[in-house]
Amino acid sequence: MSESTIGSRVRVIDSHTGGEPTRVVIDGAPDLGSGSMADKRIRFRDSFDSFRSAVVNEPRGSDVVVGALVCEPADPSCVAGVLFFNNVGPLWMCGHGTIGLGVTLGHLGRIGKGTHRFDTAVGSVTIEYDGANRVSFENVHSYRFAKDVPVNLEGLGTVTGDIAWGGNWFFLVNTEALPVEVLRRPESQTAKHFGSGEIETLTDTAWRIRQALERSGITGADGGEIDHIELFGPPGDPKNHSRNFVLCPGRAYDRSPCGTGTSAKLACLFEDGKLKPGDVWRQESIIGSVFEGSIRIDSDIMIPRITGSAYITAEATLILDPSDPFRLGIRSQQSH
Ligand code: PYC
Repeated sequence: MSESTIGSRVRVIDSHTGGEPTRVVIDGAPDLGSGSMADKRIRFRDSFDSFRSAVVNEPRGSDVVVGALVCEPADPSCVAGVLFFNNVGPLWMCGHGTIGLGVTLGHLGRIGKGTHRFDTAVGSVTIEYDGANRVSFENVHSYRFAKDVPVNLEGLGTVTGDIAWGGNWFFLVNTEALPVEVLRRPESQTAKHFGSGEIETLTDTAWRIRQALERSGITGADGGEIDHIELFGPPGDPKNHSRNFVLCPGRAYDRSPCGTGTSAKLACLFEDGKLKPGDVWRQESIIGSVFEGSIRIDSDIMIPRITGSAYITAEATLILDPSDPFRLGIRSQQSH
Protein backbone atom coordinates (compact mmCIF):
# COMPACT_ATOMS: atom_id res chain seq x y z
CA MET A 1 0.00 0.00 0.00
CA SER A 2 1.49 3.37 -0.91
CA GLU A 3 0.41 6.76 0.36
CA SER A 4 -1.85 7.22 -2.68
CA THR A 5 -3.76 4.06 -1.85
CA ILE A 6 -4.64 4.88 1.76
CA GLY A 7 -8.05 3.32 2.32
CA SER A 8 -11.23 5.24 2.90
CA ARG A 9 -12.15 3.62 6.24
CA VAL A 10 -10.01 3.36 9.37
CA ARG A 11 -11.29 1.71 12.53
CA VAL A 12 -10.09 3.24 15.78
CA ILE A 13 -10.69 2.93 19.50
CA ASP A 14 -10.26 6.11 21.50
CA SER A 15 -9.35 6.24 25.15
CA HIS A 16 -7.81 8.63 27.62
CA THR A 17 -5.14 8.00 30.21
CA GLY A 18 -5.18 10.58 32.98
CA GLY A 19 -6.92 12.97 30.58
CA GLU A 20 -4.50 12.46 27.65
CA PRO A 21 -6.15 10.87 24.59
CA THR A 22 -4.91 7.84 22.67
CA ARG A 23 -6.40 6.76 19.34
CA VAL A 24 -5.55 3.13 18.59
CA VAL A 25 -5.81 2.17 14.90
CA ILE A 26 -7.12 -1.38 14.78
CA ASP A 27 -8.00 -1.69 11.08
CA GLY A 28 -7.27 0.16 7.84
CA ALA A 29 -3.61 1.02 8.57
CA PRO A 30 -0.95 0.80 5.85
CA ASP A 31 1.12 -2.36 5.71
CA LEU A 32 4.56 -1.39 7.02
CA GLY A 33 6.27 -4.57 5.81
CA SER A 34 8.72 -6.60 7.82
CA GLY A 35 11.78 -5.80 9.93
CA SER A 36 12.27 -4.26 13.34
CA MET A 37 9.81 -1.78 14.83
CA ALA A 38 12.49 0.90 14.33
CA ASP A 39 12.51 0.04 10.58
CA LYS A 40 8.71 0.23 10.49
CA ARG A 41 8.83 3.60 12.23
CA ILE A 42 11.11 4.93 9.48
CA ARG A 43 8.81 3.53 6.76
CA PHE A 44 5.80 5.04 8.50
CA ARG A 45 7.53 8.43 8.85
CA ASP A 46 8.85 8.55 5.29
CA SER A 47 5.99 6.99 3.30
CA PHE A 48 2.77 7.34 5.27
CA ASP A 49 2.80 10.78 6.82
CA SER A 50 -0.59 11.57 5.29
CA PHE A 51 -2.10 8.59 7.06
CA ARG A 52 -0.69 9.90 10.36
CA SER A 53 -2.14 13.33 9.68
CA ALA A 54 -5.52 11.94 8.62
CA VAL A 55 -5.88 9.99 11.87
CA VAL A 56 -4.76 12.50 14.51
CA ASN A 57 -4.97 15.98 13.04
CA GLU A 58 -8.03 18.17 12.69
CA PRO A 59 -10.76 17.81 11.55
CA ARG A 60 -10.93 14.22 12.94
CA GLY A 61 -8.51 14.73 15.79
CA SER A 62 -6.67 17.59 17.46
CA ASP A 63 -3.12 18.59 18.41
CA VAL A 64 -3.51 16.66 21.67
CA VAL A 65 -4.37 13.23 20.22
CA VAL A 66 -1.66 10.57 20.21
CA GLY A 67 -2.14 7.79 17.67
CA ALA A 68 -1.07 4.18 18.14
CA LEU A 69 -0.79 1.97 15.09
CA VAL A 70 -1.00 -1.71 16.02
CA CYS A 71 1.02 -4.02 13.78
CA GLU A 72 2.90 -7.32 13.75
CA PRO A 73 5.64 -7.34 16.40
CA ALA A 74 9.20 -8.14 15.33
CA ASP A 75 9.85 -9.68 18.76
CA PRO A 76 7.86 -12.94 18.87
CA SER A 77 7.44 -12.70 22.66
CA CYS A 78 5.16 -9.70 22.12
CA VAL A 79 1.37 -9.76 21.58
CA ALA A 80 1.51 -6.65 19.41
CA GLY A 81 3.81 -4.17 17.77
CA VAL A 82 2.93 -0.50 18.21
CA LEU A 83 4.04 2.77 16.64
CA PHE A 84 3.04 5.97 18.40
CA PHE A 85 2.57 9.27 16.60
CA ASN A 86 1.20 12.74 17.17
CA ASN A 87 0.25 15.95 15.36
CA VAL A 88 3.72 16.45 13.88
CA GLY A 89 5.25 13.00 13.42
CA PRO A 90 6.11 9.65 14.97
CA LEU A 91 7.10 9.45 18.64
CA TRP A 92 9.70 6.96 19.81
CA MET A 93 7.61 5.64 22.66
CA CYS A 94 4.58 6.75 24.64
CA GLY A 95 3.77 5.82 28.23
CA HIS A 96 0.20 7.05 28.50
CA GLY A 97 -0.38 5.46 25.08
CA THR A 98 0.98 2.11 26.33
CA ILE A 99 -1.54 2.21 29.18
CA GLY A 100 -4.27 3.20 26.68
CA LEU A 101 -3.27 0.38 24.33
CA GLY A 102 -3.41 -2.18 27.15
CA VAL A 103 -6.93 -1.13 28.12
CA THR A 104 -7.98 -0.97 24.45
CA LEU A 105 -6.76 -4.51 23.70
CA GLY A 106 -8.51 -5.65 26.88
CA HIS A 107 -11.72 -3.92 25.75
CA LEU A 108 -11.47 -5.78 22.42
CA GLY A 109 -10.92 -9.10 24.20
CA ARG A 110 -7.49 -9.46 22.57
CA ILE A 111 -5.71 -9.65 25.92
CA GLY A 112 -6.90 -10.63 29.39
CA LYS A 113 -5.79 -9.83 32.90
CA GLY A 114 -2.09 -10.64 33.27
CA THR A 115 1.31 -9.94 31.81
CA HIS A 116 1.85 -9.12 28.12
CA ARG A 117 4.58 -7.59 26.00
CA PHE A 118 4.41 -4.87 23.34
CA ASP A 119 7.11 -4.24 20.75
CA THR A 120 7.90 -0.54 20.27
CA ALA A 121 10.36 1.45 18.16
CA VAL A 122 12.75 1.61 21.14
CA GLY A 123 12.40 -1.98 22.38
CA SER A 124 9.95 -4.30 24.05
CA VAL A 125 7.97 -3.24 27.11
CA THR A 126 6.09 -5.46 29.53
CA ILE A 127 2.65 -4.57 30.81
CA GLU A 128 0.60 -5.94 33.66
CA TYR A 129 -3.11 -5.49 33.05
CA ASP A 130 -5.74 -5.80 35.78
CA GLY A 131 -8.47 -6.82 33.33
CA ALA A 132 -10.33 -3.51 33.68
CA ASN A 133 -8.74 -0.03 33.54
CA ARG A 134 -5.41 -0.25 35.28
CA VAL A 135 -2.09 -0.97 33.59
CA SER A 136 1.49 -0.99 34.85
CA PHE A 137 4.29 -1.12 32.35
CA GLU A 138 7.98 -1.69 32.63
CA ASN A 139 9.53 0.80 30.28
CA VAL A 140 12.80 0.62 28.39
CA HIS A 141 16.01 1.39 30.29
CA SER A 142 15.91 5.06 31.31
CA TYR A 143 18.88 7.20 32.27
CA ARG A 144 20.14 10.73 32.79
CA PHE A 145 22.47 11.85 30.05
CA ALA A 146 23.54 15.21 31.49
CA LYS A 147 22.92 17.15 34.72
CA ASP A 148 22.50 20.89 35.28
CA VAL A 149 22.83 21.92 31.66
CA PRO A 150 22.55 25.71 31.29
CA VAL A 151 20.44 27.16 28.52
CA ASN A 152 19.96 30.82 27.81
CA LEU A 153 16.41 32.06 27.27
CA GLU A 154 16.09 35.47 25.74
CA GLY A 155 14.49 37.78 28.29
CA LEU A 156 14.40 35.13 31.05
CA GLY A 157 18.11 34.57 31.63
CA THR A 158 19.75 31.21 32.07
CA VAL A 159 17.86 28.16 33.29
CA THR A 160 19.43 24.81 34.02
CA GLY A 161 17.93 21.42 33.43
CA ASP A 162 18.76 17.74 33.16
CA ILE A 163 18.70 15.79 29.91
CA ALA A 164 17.25 12.32 30.35
CA TRP A 165 15.94 9.44 28.24
CA GLY A 166 12.68 7.76 29.22
CA GLY A 167 11.81 6.38 25.76
CA ASN A 168 11.83 9.96 24.39
CA TRP A 169 14.35 12.73 25.10
CA PHE A 170 13.42 15.17 27.87
CA PHE A 171 14.81 18.40 29.29
CA LEU A 172 13.70 18.49 32.94
CA VAL A 173 13.55 21.87 34.64
CA ASN A 174 12.69 22.75 38.20
CA THR A 175 10.62 25.90 37.84
CA GLU A 176 11.69 27.73 40.99
CA ALA A 177 13.60 30.22 38.82
CA LEU A 178 10.93 30.61 36.18
CA PRO A 179 7.94 33.00 36.03
CA VAL A 180 5.42 30.16 36.01
CA GLU A 181 3.92 30.54 39.47
CA VAL A 182 0.86 28.78 38.10
CA LEU A 183 2.80 25.53 38.65
CA ARG A 184 3.28 26.44 42.31
CA ARG A 185 -0.36 26.87 43.21
CA PRO A 186 -2.01 25.12 46.15
CA GLU A 187 -4.14 22.02 46.03
CA SER A 188 -7.48 23.45 45.06
CA GLN A 189 -6.14 25.04 41.93
CA THR A 190 -5.27 22.35 39.45
CA ALA A 191 -5.43 23.04 35.73
CA LYS A 192 -9.19 22.52 35.79
CA HIS A 193 -9.23 26.02 37.25
CA PHE A 194 -6.49 27.54 35.12
CA GLY A 195 -7.28 30.20 32.61
CA SER A 196 -6.04 29.60 29.08
CA GLY A 197 -3.56 32.45 29.61
CA GLU A 198 -1.86 30.49 32.36
CA ILE A 199 -1.54 27.36 30.26
CA GLU A 200 -0.24 29.58 27.47
CA THR A 201 2.45 30.96 29.84
CA LEU A 202 3.61 27.44 30.64
CA THR A 203 3.47 26.47 26.98
CA ASP A 204 5.35 29.55 25.87
CA THR A 205 8.05 29.09 28.53
CA ALA A 206 8.55 25.42 27.65
CA TRP A 207 8.58 26.19 23.93
CA ARG A 208 11.23 28.86 24.43
CA ILE A 209 13.36 26.34 26.30
CA ARG A 210 12.98 23.89 23.44
CA GLN A 211 13.94 26.52 20.86
CA ALA A 212 16.93 27.60 22.95
CA LEU A 213 18.14 23.99 23.17
CA GLU A 214 17.88 23.72 19.40
CA ARG A 215 19.65 27.05 18.88
CA SER A 216 22.47 25.96 21.19
CA GLY A 217 22.85 22.55 19.55
CA ILE A 218 22.10 20.78 22.86
CA THR A 219 20.93 17.20 22.23
CA GLY A 220 20.55 13.82 23.86
CA ALA A 221 22.94 10.94 23.17
CA ASP A 222 23.89 10.40 19.50
CA GLY A 223 22.48 13.81 18.60
CA GLY A 224 18.95 12.79 19.65
CA GLU A 225 16.60 15.76 19.43
CA ILE A 226 15.25 16.87 22.80
CA ASP A 227 11.64 17.32 21.79
CA HIS A 228 9.89 17.04 25.17
CA ILE A 229 10.24 19.74 27.83
CA GLU A 230 9.20 18.90 31.39
CA LEU A 231 8.68 21.59 34.02
CA PHE A 232 8.28 20.67 37.69
CA GLY A 233 6.70 22.29 40.72
CA PRO A 234 5.36 21.08 44.05
CA PRO A 235 2.30 18.79 43.98
CA GLY A 236 -1.20 20.22 44.17
CA ASP A 237 -2.24 17.29 46.35
CA PRO A 238 0.07 16.55 49.31
CA LYS A 239 -0.34 12.79 48.70
CA ASN A 240 1.82 13.27 45.58
CA HIS A 241 5.50 14.12 45.26
CA SER A 242 5.53 16.61 42.41
CA ARG A 243 3.43 18.17 39.66
CA ASN A 244 4.66 18.45 36.09
CA PHE A 245 3.83 20.21 32.88
CA VAL A 246 5.10 18.38 29.81
CA LEU A 247 5.24 20.03 26.42
CA CYS A 248 5.17 17.52 23.57
CA PRO A 249 6.92 17.87 20.18
CA GLY A 250 3.93 19.47 18.42
CA ARG A 251 3.44 22.18 21.14
CA ALA A 252 0.50 20.42 22.78
CA TYR A 253 0.85 19.78 26.51
CA ASP A 254 0.36 16.36 28.01
CA ARG A 255 -2.77 16.18 30.15
CA SER A 256 -1.37 13.08 31.85
CA PRO A 257 1.86 13.06 33.91
CA CYS A 258 3.57 11.59 30.78
CA GLY A 259 4.79 8.00 31.09
CA THR A 260 8.10 8.54 29.32
CA GLY A 261 8.55 11.87 31.12
CA THR A 262 7.93 10.24 34.50
CA SER A 263 10.48 7.55 33.52
CA ALA A 264 13.02 10.30 32.76
CA LYS A 265 12.22 11.90 36.13
CA LEU A 266 12.73 8.56 37.94
CA ALA A 267 16.12 8.25 36.21
CA CYS A 268 17.19 11.66 37.55
CA LEU A 269 15.89 10.92 41.06
CA PHE A 270 17.69 7.58 41.06
CA GLU A 271 20.96 9.10 39.90
CA ASP A 272 20.67 11.82 42.56
CA GLY A 273 20.22 9.12 45.22
CA LYS A 274 16.66 10.32 45.95
CA LEU A 275 14.83 7.17 44.82
CA LYS A 276 15.69 3.53 45.36
CA PRO A 277 14.05 0.21 44.42
CA GLY A 278 10.92 -0.26 46.56
CA ASP A 279 10.09 3.47 46.72
CA VAL A 280 6.95 4.80 45.00
CA TRP A 281 7.00 8.19 43.29
CA ARG A 282 3.58 9.77 42.70
CA GLN A 283 3.82 12.12 39.75
CA GLU A 284 0.90 14.49 39.32
CA SER A 285 0.01 16.07 35.98
CA ILE A 286 -1.00 19.65 35.36
CA ILE A 287 -4.67 18.57 35.49
CA GLY A 288 -4.23 16.58 38.71
CA SER A 289 -4.10 13.04 37.28
CA VAL A 290 -1.44 10.76 38.79
CA PHE A 291 1.00 8.06 37.64
CA GLU A 292 2.79 5.92 40.21
CA GLY A 293 6.40 5.23 39.38
CA SER A 294 8.95 2.85 40.81
CA ILE A 295 12.23 1.36 39.65
CA ARG A 296 14.18 -1.86 39.57
CA ILE A 297 17.83 -2.38 38.82
CA ASP A 298 18.81 -5.15 36.44
CA SER A 299 22.58 -5.62 35.94
CA ASP A 300 23.25 -1.92 36.64
CA ILE A 301 20.45 -0.87 34.32
CA MET A 302 17.52 1.13 35.70
CA ILE A 303 14.09 -0.01 34.54
CA PRO A 304 11.13 2.23 35.43
CA ARG A 305 7.67 0.91 36.13
CA ILE A 306 4.71 3.25 35.61
CA THR A 307 1.12 2.63 36.67
CA GLY A 308 -1.99 4.48 35.53
CA SER A 309 -5.58 4.07 34.41
CA ALA A 310 -7.21 4.47 31.01
CA TYR A 311 -10.86 4.62 29.97
CA ILE A 312 -12.40 3.90 26.57
CA THR A 313 -14.15 6.95 25.13
CA ALA A 314 -15.19 5.85 21.62
CA GLU A 315 -15.28 3.07 19.05
CA ALA A 316 -15.32 4.68 15.64
CA THR A 317 -14.77 4.33 11.92
CA LEU A 318 -12.92 7.28 10.41
CA ILE A 319 -14.14 8.05 6.91
CA LEU A 320 -11.64 9.44 4.39
CA ASP A 321 -13.95 10.70 1.65
CA PRO A 322 -11.97 11.09 -1.63
CA SER A 323 -13.90 14.29 -2.41
CA ASP A 324 -13.03 15.88 0.95
CA PRO A 325 -10.32 18.54 0.52
CA PHE A 326 -9.23 17.87 4.12
CA ARG A 327 -9.37 14.08 3.77
CA LEU A 328 -5.76 13.78 4.97
CA GLY A 329 -6.13 16.20 7.86
CA ILE A 330 -5.06 19.78 8.37
CA ARG A 331 -1.30 19.70 8.84
CA SER A 332 -0.05 21.22 12.04
CA GLN A 333 2.09 24.31 11.54
CA GLN A 334 4.48 23.41 14.37
CA SER A 335 7.94 22.26 13.40
CA HIS A 336 8.96 18.80 14.52
O1 PYC B 1 2.99 9.39 28.17
O2 PYC B 1 4.99 9.08 27.35
C1 PYC B 1 3.91 9.64 27.35
C2 PYC B 1 3.64 10.67 26.33
C3 PYC B 1 4.50 11.15 25.40
C4 PYC B 1 3.80 12.11 24.66
C5 PYC B 1 2.54 12.21 25.18
N1 PYC B 1 2.45 11.32 26.21
